[in-house]
Amino acid sequence: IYKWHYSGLNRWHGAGSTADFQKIIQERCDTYTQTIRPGSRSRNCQAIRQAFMSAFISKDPCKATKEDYNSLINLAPPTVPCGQQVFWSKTKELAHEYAKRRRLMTLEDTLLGYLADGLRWCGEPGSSDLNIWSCPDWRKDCRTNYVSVFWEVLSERFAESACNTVRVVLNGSLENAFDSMSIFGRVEAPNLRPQVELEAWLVHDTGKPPSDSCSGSSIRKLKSILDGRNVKFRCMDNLSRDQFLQRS
Ligand code: N1C
Repeated sequence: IYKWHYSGLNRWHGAGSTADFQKIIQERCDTYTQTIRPGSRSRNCQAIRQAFMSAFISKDPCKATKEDYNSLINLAPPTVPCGQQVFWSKTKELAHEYAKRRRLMTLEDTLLGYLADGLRWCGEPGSSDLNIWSCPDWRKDCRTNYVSVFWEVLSERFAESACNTVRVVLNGSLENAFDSMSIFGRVEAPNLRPQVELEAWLVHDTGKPPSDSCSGSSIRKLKSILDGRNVKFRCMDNLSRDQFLQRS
């Protein structure tokens, strides 16, 4: 029992790979390229699925590197037209609703973000299958797991490609609307290019008072990261969800 538990497919503390991962990737890719963005450069979904699988299949699930995803990202870089980007942290659903209404784009509106959204995946050395029983948990097993590294490298490329004015939707109902350990805080904000302008929107739950504001310490921290990179910053606070969606 001991040996099976610690060396077997069940040894990680996170949930296993999403069932039918390959099939979902292929179907989402077909939908995206044919229906959601038919105008976009035609892309080979079979090649994209294969590059995704090769990135992690048969590998140690705790030894993911950014380079593992190079071929995949080169097939479909997460770039969007100038001035259309929306970043978010702890406001996923709201940011997507906002982007949809304004015809702006989150990372999940790019092909690779769309393919991977909500999925889990990991492999196992010596096996050509996904591990459907367990995958490494970020805290309990390792940070360098394939899902975390995927979002980090994709988010980094997404942020690097930003130009003109971009926006971030932050959760004003948290004590620290800006979390320097989040992907937005660790990866996206520090990779914006000089001369980009970031507009932060602090949005709180309708019917409750906000818990953080543009003058709070977490936003001052964000401002200092951006100042160091010559990124311009504007901040809007005290907006309820409804006000934000209607008037922003
Ligand atoms: O850590 P976060 O948010 O600050 O990351 C959000 C930030 C966004 O601006 C996106 O561009 O980073 C990008 N991003 C995703 O698009 C994404 N989709 C799904 C980052 N993470 C993403 N996920 C998963 O949600 C991923 O597993 C990651 O760890 C969480 C992010 O949650 P968060 O703390 O709300």
